[in-house]
Amino acid sequence: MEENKELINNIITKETIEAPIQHLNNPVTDIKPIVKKYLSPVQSVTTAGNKFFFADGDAKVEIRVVSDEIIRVRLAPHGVFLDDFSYAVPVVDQKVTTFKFEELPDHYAISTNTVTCKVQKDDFHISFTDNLNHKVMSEDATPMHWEENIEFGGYYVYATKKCGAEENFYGLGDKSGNMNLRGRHFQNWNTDAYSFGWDQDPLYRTIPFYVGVNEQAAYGIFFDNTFRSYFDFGREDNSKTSFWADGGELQYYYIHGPHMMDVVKRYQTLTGTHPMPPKWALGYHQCRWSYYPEKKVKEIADGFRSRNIPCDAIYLDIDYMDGYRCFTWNKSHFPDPKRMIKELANDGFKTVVMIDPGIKVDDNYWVFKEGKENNYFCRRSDDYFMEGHVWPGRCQFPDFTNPTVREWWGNLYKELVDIGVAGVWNDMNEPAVFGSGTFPNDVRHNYDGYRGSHRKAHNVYGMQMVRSTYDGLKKLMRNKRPFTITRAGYSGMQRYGCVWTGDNVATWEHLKIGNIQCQRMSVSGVPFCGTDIGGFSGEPDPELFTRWIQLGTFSPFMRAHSAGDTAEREPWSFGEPYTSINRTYIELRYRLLPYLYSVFWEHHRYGFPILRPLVMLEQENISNGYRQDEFTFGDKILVCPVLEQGAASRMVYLPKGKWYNFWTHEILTGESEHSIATPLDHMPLFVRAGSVIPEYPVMQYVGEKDVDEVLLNVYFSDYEVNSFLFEDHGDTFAYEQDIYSEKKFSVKGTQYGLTIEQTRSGLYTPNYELYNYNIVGLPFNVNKITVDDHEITDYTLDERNCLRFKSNKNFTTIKIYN
Ligand code: MIG
Repeated sequence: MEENKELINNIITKETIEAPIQHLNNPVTDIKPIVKKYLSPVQSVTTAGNKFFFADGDAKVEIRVVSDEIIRVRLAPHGVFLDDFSYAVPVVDQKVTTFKFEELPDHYAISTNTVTCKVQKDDFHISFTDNLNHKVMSEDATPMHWEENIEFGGYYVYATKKCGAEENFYGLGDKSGNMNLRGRHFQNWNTDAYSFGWDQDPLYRTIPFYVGVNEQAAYGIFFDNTFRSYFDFGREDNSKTSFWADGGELQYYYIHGPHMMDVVKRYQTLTGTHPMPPKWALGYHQCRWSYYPEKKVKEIADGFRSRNIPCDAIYLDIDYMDGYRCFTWNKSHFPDPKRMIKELANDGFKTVVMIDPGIKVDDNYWVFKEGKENNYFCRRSDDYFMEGHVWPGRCQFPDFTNPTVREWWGNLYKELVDIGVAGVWNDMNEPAVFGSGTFPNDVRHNYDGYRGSHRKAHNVYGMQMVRSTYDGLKKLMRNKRPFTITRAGYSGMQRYGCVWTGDNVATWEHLKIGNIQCQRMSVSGVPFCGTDIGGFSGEPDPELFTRWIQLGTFSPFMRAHSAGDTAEREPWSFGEPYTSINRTYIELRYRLLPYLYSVFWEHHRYGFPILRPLVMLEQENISNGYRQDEFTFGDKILVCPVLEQGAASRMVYLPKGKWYNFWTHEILTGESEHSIATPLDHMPLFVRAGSVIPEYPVMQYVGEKDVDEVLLNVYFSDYEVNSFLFEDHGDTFAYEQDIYSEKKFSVKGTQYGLTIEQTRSGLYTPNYELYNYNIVGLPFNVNKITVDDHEITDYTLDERNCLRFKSNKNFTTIKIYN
């Protein structure tokens, strides 16, 4: 206690001399003491609309009401705020119903209708309280503080919050260890992390956003700072959570819950959602480093079709280029790419090609020449060009933080688009440089006119590259939906493309890492994510590959990929029974496409994540705080991947409610654990009672055949459940003009009957006429069925005792009677 008092005294005298802080990768070499400065008592306050400014005589803090549930905090150590510009948050202010400001004896209070932000007068502690139950959701443990950065200017900036004894933490996007971040320390600095391992940090992407769940209530903090940043979740001090950065502004958004789902959805209102992908992008993708020459590519494509294994996309990795020069072709491997791409397209394959940021220094290469003439490449502080070695040899690198450069780069895709390339894959954009790892700190960037060194631009470089790719493709494809993938990124990257988790390894541990990683990306606002199925480096045994295909069936992005020095890795590479099982799961993916596509819409339109970990479904159940294997795919299908070699069974936790075993139709009751058999062809899957799961017929690729009826799997329930089906053109932006069809199904049963109601909205009409019903789990014998009061006599019970019949797709009410 005495010690604490002393600390507080120090804080309010503003200057504390402490031992030097070791900044990871930025070791402090001279041992001079570092002076940390803390906010001292509040002296004045001014208000301007939704902004409130508090000053301690020198430093200033801005508190801004962004929405009813989001409040932003900024610190200016000497009263001057930095430019209010963010790549993550294009528009700060949202709709606010009402807010008020009050001065009380010991604090100021800014309240919206849901949350109150208090600023304590004597110590400048900032806190956020839930108006309903007066619970403090987040509270400073020390005032915000900073340290001058002599070498680069600006400040190291710090925030330290109290951490509840039982509080758990989730999010931060691209981390490879356990889902719960409690007790750990992290840093964000986009890194090419070939063959990364469990808990290796940092990795490829920076998402400085976390969700805290304390006493069953959730809130979020988004620390919108692009510099190298750090998070400590009760590791250094069990009672404190801190975040800090090597530069930039101490600026964060407090995002109110109380449900984790609310927090994530609100985070997405700040940073955006993923645009609707072209429907084919939700199919199965086959990749390798590299398929070449053309003959090999064709052989792989034929391999799928001749074995009836569905596949939508085939990838060309760097070897398709001429000496790794982006936007060129190796004409001896690919003499006529346009013809090849056309032939692949005729066979239902989309071609996706890789484009890297490193441009070969070569005066006979048009891309280099254009970049050089227009001054598009990054330069060092003394004006030398930023040069480094990557695949093409000596390279220079476009400054993607310059809007003019982004526009130029976007247009470079013209020829690829003209010859029919359907998607682009941006790799190495951390940026990665051989030897040194990445650019040195002194490289300068345009930063959309706000200027900065690589310290500030590093973590957004990849995101701005894929942004330029996405925008360029969108323009060139005349408003067809582009398909883009990026390896590196920053918060908001989801607006421009999907991600794969980088260079993983063919081990069981990596299957576990990937499972958690995709869920974590999902709760961190990046919904369209997948791993290299099978593991990039190393050799998976057949069982591991099959288990990975099974998990991959439920990854939003489903792609197998492997490094060139590994054995061939297609779904048929391991022989039987593996080929057949792999085929069954890839077919399942295609059957579920209308479901997944509808889930994607719920993400795009409403901000729901695609994968939802158990803790997000039931944060109030304490034991879910550490459960991390299982997740739902959308809100209806619970996926319990098999992650152990030779596992004959696994324990499965089912959340509240009733669940159908997808394979056996057995009904199990939730809020309990069950042991489920896991023979190789069987990954435990459960469907929520009351769900309507739409299915398309299996196709070898999206659009292979016209859908002439949609199968609706209806799972009986004695409580009401709603399901959605979203359909549209599948490849245009017409949905932005409301040209889509959104159907809602409500299912409600009793011991004597089942009612299914449908409501329809939107301006699009799908081509098929019929629904084909598969009603699972009826607890009574069927005596009568009516569709909008007309009796249907043509029905059967199939061998699994499911009720089968058909009706026109435009029904309003179906009744099934005992
Ligand atoms: O230095 O393009 O993560 O997916 O196959 C390696 C070759 C460069 C790294 C990517 C990987 C890709 C590989 N690339």
